[in-house]
Amino acid sequence: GVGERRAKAERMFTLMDGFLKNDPLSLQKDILNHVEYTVARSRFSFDDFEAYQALSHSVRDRLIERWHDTHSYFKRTKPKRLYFLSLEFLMGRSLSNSVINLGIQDQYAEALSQLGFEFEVLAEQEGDAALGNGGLARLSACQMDSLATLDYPAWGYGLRYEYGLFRQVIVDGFQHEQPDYWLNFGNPWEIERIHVTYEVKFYGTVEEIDVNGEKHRVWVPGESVEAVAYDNPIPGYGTRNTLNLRLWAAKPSNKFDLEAYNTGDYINSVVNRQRAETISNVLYPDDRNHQGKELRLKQQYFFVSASLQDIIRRFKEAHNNFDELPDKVALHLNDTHPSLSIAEIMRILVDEEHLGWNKAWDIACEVFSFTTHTVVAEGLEKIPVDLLGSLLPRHLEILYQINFNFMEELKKKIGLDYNRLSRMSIVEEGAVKNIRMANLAIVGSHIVNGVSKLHLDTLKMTTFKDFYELWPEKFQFKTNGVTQRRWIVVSNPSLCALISKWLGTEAWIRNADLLTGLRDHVDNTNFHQEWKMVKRINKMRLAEYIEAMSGVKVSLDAMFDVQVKRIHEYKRQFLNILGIIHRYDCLKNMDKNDRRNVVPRVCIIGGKAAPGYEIAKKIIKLCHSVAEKINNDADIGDLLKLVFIPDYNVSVAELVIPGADLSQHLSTAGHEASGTGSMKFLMNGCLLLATADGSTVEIIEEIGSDNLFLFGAKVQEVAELREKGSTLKIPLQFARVLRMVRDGYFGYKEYFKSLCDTVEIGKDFYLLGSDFGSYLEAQAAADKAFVEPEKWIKMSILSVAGSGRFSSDRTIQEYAERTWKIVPSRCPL
Ligand code: H2P
Repeated sequence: GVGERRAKAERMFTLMDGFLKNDPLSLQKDILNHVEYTVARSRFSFDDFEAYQALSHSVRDRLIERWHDTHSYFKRTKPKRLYFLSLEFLMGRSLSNSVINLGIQDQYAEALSQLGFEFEVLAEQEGDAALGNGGLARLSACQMDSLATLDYPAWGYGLRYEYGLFRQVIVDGFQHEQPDYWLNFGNPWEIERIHVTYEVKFYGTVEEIDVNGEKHRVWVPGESVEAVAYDNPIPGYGTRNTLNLRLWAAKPSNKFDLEAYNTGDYINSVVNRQRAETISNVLYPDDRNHQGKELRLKQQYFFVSASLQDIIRRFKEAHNNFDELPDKVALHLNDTHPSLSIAEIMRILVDEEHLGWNKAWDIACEVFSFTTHTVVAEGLEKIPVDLLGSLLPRHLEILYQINFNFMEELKKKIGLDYNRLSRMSIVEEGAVKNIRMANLAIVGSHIVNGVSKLHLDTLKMTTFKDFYELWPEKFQFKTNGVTQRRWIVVSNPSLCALISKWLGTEAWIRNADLLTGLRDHVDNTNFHQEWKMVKRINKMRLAEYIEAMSGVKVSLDAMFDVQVKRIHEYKRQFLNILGIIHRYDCLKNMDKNDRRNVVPRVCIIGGKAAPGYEIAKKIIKLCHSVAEKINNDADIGDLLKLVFIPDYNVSVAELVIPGADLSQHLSTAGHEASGTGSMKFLMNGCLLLATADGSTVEIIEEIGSDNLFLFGAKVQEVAELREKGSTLKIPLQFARVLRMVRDGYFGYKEYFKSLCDTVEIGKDFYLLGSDFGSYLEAQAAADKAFVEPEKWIKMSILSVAGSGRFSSDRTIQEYAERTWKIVPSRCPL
């Protein structure tokens, strides 16, 4: 009865000792208790890894407290919620980020040091959660941090891959891929919810049934697996709000296979069931082009189905009418990967909830929004109709119906322009019939976003031109951003302290616009001295890492010049390497006296190539071959070094970015949708050498073209240059360095041939040859600026001062106000 429940609640309340305490002594007790009772080691004897585990559990306890409070607050106040659907999240490490966001970093450091441990050393024990490929996935992680910090009522949904992005191992200069079984050592940051499970169904047939005298088509699935939730708390900074990132893992289901058991083949049926788990096993490397892979499609639907069941259940617990759905729920499609959600929600609303088609469709269009991260049409996802029809027969019918209605509506607007109709159709006709996922996402969403201004302009003029002309009001851009909590506060503590000192406040950690205040001190020589020291400290860290990893000793006086990102032809790491060869060649041909004026460089390249991407792998090998030649040339000494940093990931980035003087962003104009690496370097006072591509255009607006080194063809020139083909003017130096590679100067002559072919006159799609001249000029300008330390430091300060606009807080606020229509909901203390 009520009385009994109240008595129980009162008892609980008195038993509760208030919130966990954060003074060093309480933290020590907690850590030791976790050593003893969670890790099950003796508190008198445990190593660094065990200390890390215990420490993480004590941090996690604090996260859980806030997590509970936040979610009961949301439950009570029922704000409109955002559900961020993404198949990739690159979270990296959680420990430092968590204690900083919780605001108890100093207390933990003190607590540990009294126990004889160093926080930083324990933090190094943590492995990366690498559940994503590159920019898109790290963006999702930054955006979760901003959603939590800005108090937005949001949830993230993703997949709990057991194998994250492969580990890159370099053998003899070649990339090898090794599985990243990241859960081997446990993952203290997740909470397994064995009770939050949903059945996800596949295959089967569609049957017609009678509901109150009406014919209804329903899906009779043939197979099912169970989705189990793993919750990962995402703490905001300077707020109690702690959001949830719910990742799904596949487990065998107990339903559907009774028959197999009854046939008596027990062992085989158990073994068969294990196949269910493979659905969430492995992350597909490279974020595009998995066309025709059944497992990939299964992953997508598994993700969509589990997430939507969870979302609809939560909605129904609080509201009783689907008319309210658009006022209470925003569903965001992070790229096309989760866009089957549109068909799934129609199936739920029409087949299960028995809403009329039109009403359901209006609701769907209002709840969904979509962001695309790609530029070119070839990069867009397609799913073969045959595959979809066999795995999800009812969804295929729904997709056909959506497309039929869309085509009819379109005909009314544009008439019988069959070319345009066929371009816009969700179903692509041809030898293989496909579902175009981007077209589906555009048709089913009320807002379509690009990730930079230039990106949206490009989409409007090319890839999505037809759609833009039909629905101009649907198209928006939200320039990407990165979180200053991770990319300055966590990864560059010295810079963080310096900024707070000179701004006289830490408020910039929640409001990055305040960084403009640094402009007031841009001429102050004391500030310059301290700025220089900070860079030096970070270069030292990086130099130590480079030596430990590659044996190459580098000089701290050299310019640290970095290009780190996925290896891709359009990102033009090859251009960088050819530039390095040119530099080496010049040095070799230079008078010894002239060498004294040369700025020493440490060139650093890092990034993974998709396992099946041959040319990208050759670029990695070339980098190693060139490095071997240069680094072993005693005559060159410290004037030039080249190092490849293997297995680039979030935690490596945290080390590399603060230590860079110069960073390179070389994509052929019009190919990088946004770029987010550049923003992290900008925040760390590293100067950019870049093309006017993606978000760099906006960086220029913010810091002025004098404060970075620009080069290369502009977007509007690219098409014309390509047309010129073999009549294009290519600088002699380009032909010369390319010849060196072709002639086997760096060995592996045969192997590098096909790589060289990609940039031969007439075939040079990414325009390395025609951009080479201006690339070298920009490099020379960087050298010139570097020998004027005053000037360099000012440029560096102005870079950080202008980086506020590239905080993911700004991005998220724009999404919240213009797309999702959600408002902050701050959990009280
Ligand atoms: C991608 C785009 C970038 C963009 C990022 C996030 C797919 O990441 O190419 O231009 O900034 O998404 O929107 P990347 O190539 O860095 O892996």
